[in-house]
Amino acid sequence: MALCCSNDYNILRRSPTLYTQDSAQETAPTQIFLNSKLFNWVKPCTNKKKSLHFSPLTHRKSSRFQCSSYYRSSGYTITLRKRLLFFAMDDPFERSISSRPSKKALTTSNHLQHVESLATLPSGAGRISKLNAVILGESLASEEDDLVFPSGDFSRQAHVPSPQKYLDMYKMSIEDPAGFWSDIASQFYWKQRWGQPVYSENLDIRKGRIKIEWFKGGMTNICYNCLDRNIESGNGEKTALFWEGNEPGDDGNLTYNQLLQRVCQLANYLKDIGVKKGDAVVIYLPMLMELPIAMLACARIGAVHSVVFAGFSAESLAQRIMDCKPKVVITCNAVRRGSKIIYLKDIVDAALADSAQNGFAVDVCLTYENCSALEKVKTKWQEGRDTWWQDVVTKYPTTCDVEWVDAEDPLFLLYTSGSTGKPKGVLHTTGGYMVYTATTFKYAFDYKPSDIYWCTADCGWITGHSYVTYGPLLNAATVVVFEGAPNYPDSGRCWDIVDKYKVSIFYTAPTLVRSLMREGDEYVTRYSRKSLRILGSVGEPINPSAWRWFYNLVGDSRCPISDTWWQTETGGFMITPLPGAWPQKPGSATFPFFGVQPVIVDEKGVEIEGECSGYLCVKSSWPGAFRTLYGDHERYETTYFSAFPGYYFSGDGCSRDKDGYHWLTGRVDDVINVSGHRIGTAEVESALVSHPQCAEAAVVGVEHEVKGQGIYAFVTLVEGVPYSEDLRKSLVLTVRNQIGAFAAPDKIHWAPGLPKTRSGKIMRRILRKIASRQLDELGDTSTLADPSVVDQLIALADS
Ligand code: 6R9
Repeated sequence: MALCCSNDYNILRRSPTLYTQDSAQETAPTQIFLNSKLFNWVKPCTNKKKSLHFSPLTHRKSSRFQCSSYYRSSGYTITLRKRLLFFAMDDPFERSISSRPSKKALTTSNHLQHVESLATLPSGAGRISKLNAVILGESLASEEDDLVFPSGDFSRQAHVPSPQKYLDMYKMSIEDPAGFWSDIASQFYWKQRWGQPVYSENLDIRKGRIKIEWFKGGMTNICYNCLDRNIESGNGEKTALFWEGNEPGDDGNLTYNQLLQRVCQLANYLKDIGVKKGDAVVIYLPMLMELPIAMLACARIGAVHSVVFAGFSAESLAQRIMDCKPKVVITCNAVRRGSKIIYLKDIVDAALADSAQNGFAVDVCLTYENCSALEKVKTKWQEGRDTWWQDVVTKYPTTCDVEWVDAEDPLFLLYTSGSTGKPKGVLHTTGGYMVYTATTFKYAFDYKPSDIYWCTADCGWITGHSYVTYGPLLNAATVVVFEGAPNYPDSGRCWDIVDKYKVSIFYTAPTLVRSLMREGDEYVTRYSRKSLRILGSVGEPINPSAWRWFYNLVGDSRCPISDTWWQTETGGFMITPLPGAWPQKPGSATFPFFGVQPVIVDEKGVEIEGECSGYLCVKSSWPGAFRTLYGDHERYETTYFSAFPGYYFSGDGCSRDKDGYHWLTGRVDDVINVSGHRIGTAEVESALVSHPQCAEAAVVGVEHEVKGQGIYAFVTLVEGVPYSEDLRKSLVLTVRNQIGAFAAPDKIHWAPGLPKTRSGKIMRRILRKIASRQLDELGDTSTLADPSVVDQLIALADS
């Protein structure tokens, strides 16, 4: 049975043919839903194959996939989803009836049932509820033929054209990591080659301090490798950055030569004001070209940048400033995002005042004038501390010597949320990160020098570090940097940009896919998108219907999707499709990248083989791994290496199907993933309880159609304070002000009390069930100090 490749079969453009054994076509439905599209039943086919034809009618708003059940209820026996995606070439009729695989009951193993009570796991870790994971209410594919193949043409030109080639390379990377990574590292410029051993590690807390080192003794510079090295090899006049402003028509670009000059000017300025190797620099900028410029300038002089996403509030920024104590903060006066103006400098002013009050004063605030958003004269200013970028930086020479640093010298700090209210300063070093981001970029996106690459992530997150800035530039790629919002001026903006710059690799997040999907197909089909050849997804599991919409509509069933699983901590992709090698399963991140050994363990830390579900850990180090949490190595060890000694614990649940495909099932700790952004429940709770009328708060994640997860807060008010709409708004505002708008709770649920054990621990499991209205699955509530609390909460659920 040959399956035709997806290229030959585009369900959205042609009328797909559905084969069925049932001859009673008069009972057939007149319409079916497929991949969020409504299809019209056109006519029964009279040929021997007994086909039904469907044609697209209109789009549907909901992202749920319903066609299987609809169809079954109409008396047909086959699964449309599979038939339509995997059009069988020879005898589909026979196959559709007789060989439908029985869906194996994938049950949770018993020993995962009581995980919540285990003290060794991070607080909040719960049992992984279903092996055959559900993403946004959609069951994932795991049946044998739910595979999407790359076309033959695509595979032939790919760096890794076949499963066999992948296996050969993977085997090499595991059997001889030192040799495998040394060969790749040799392609970069090293002022001095690394020593022996190539790497040294201890990931086993029982054997002492956790340590990861790669290429130690090697002297290099990542900025040099991103810019000077590429210029020397003839890419000086190649476009490094295309910049697309918030307003269509507002744009710019820099060649590699020009980018180097800009970086050198800023590097010289930073040196001049006393920034030295090892000093921290906080960058609080929107997606202007100055953001990657600032990162590269720090790297050039060995300073450690800490980019703070410019959606964080003044308090969050102050917290980060006080933790890493930068010599300088780099920002801009304001930015336009969509139709809004955000006054960034005001936020920085408040953060710097807060930090100064708490004992740490920043000497210099370098401010870029973003005149499309706000004029200089209208910007609030503190003489002596604040300096306009355009006034000083442009006066410096356009060349700047490189500070050669050890491979293990720090490159950057990036704060990320954890299980407590205090964010963790994830620290990455230079050499391993450089080699790893460059290599993962090249293979996972099958990068070729002619590609135009656009990643919609902001440099304030790890994706913007590894796959807007370093990974692509290390490959001499042309990168699109977009300042604006994907729905401004309308929901077609992304595809407008794709056509404008002839983007060939488009990397984004499922939340964006889902939000655009709701707006209708016309915003997509209005544009050609013919330059696209690869799509990418990151940040959270991509639910199968969003995957299919992305694949079928945006990519015209032509572009493989690299669903890349990784984390701030991992530096680069860990589990990812190599687009020319493997058939894909919608919703699965597929297989490990070279050098990565993912293992799934049970609650006792025992590796589970084969088809299974459990906690996702990694055995052995990889070059891009983070080396510590800034200033808190102990927290690094307890958070990531203590729950399952011998492994790095990711905090994610994962299933592996019988074909070895990995299915990420979401966080198992107290971290919520909202639109791909990690937010600690403790952070939101501490913001809520800072409100004078809030006595206690408990926050859980709840399924959200667009954001993946939404924030659901149970709030107990101070005695005597009545519930009111104004108070609800004021609580939400408190969170916006303390963390940022992206962390605002979607729902405030009034709670006269919270379900607690006798020892005072909040039973989040029960709160999660109430939040998702799974009231018949509350489980045993008898161990609660006061079981009647549960009834009170249910009674107040929709008030
Ligand atoms: C890169 C990034 C990490 C968490 C991670 C996981 C989730 C990221 C995913 C994914 C399923 C994917 N996650 N990519 N889950 N499939 N392709 O997002 O880093 O912000 O640190 O978040 O995001 O839960 O643990 P970060």
